[in-house]
Amino acid sequence: MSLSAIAKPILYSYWRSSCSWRVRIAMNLKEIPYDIKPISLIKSGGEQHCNEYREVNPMEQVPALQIDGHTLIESVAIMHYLEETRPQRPLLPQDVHKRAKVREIVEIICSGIQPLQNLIVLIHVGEEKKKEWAQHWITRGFRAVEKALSTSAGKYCVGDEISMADCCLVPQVFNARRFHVDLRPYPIILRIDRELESNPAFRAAHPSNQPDCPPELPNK
Ligand SMILES: N[C@@H](CCC(=O)N[C@@H](CS)C(=O)NCC(=O)O)C(=O)O
Repeated sequence: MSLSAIAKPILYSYWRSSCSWRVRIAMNLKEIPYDIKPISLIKSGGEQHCNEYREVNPMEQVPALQIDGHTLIESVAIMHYLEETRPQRPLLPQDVHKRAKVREIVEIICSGIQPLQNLIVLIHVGEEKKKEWAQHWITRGFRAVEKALSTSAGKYCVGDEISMADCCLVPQVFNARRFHVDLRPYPIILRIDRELESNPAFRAAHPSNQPDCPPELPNK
């Protein structure tokens, strides 16, 4: 086995990136030790755009994960890789219908919400309109997530076991709050977010607990 295959995984991450946060939660839940390599999405116009990082992730986004001698990109694909190679503490239910529900919620958030309020899109939309834009798409998506949860949720998004859907939901709620989305119409989303707030894997993955979180931030 090559040295790179047994090296500690390296996660290219930005403290406030919801996509990096999904992977941090999954790694923590599965108790996989890893090092963080911070990529600032704002310093010098964004380190994600520099030549060196483009070699790691040609999409010029975080996260990227170096693991088992491979470099992986795309947070959902990474979570599936972790699930398949490290089945301890499963992030997908055994039941096929429940699995479909997990994937459905993951898809709504990761395809239907986050990409529309991502930094590069908001820059394109412009400073003046960006808050309203982000609120519109998050609200639209959360309506669908809340509806899905009305039949799937137990203690967590799907039943009583934490799944990939929870790894995606919590960071998206943080984004919603950042853009001052009114969350009162989504009581199930709020309940699950509160439930997971104190979970150690989720706490350790929180932006305020990241090495690149600016020290002047409140609650740091
Ligand atoms: N589909 C990708 C999306 C990654 C993504 O959008 N990352 C954001 C941070 S959450 C980013 O790096 N944005 C940089 C930019 O927009 O320039 C994934 O799930 O990993």
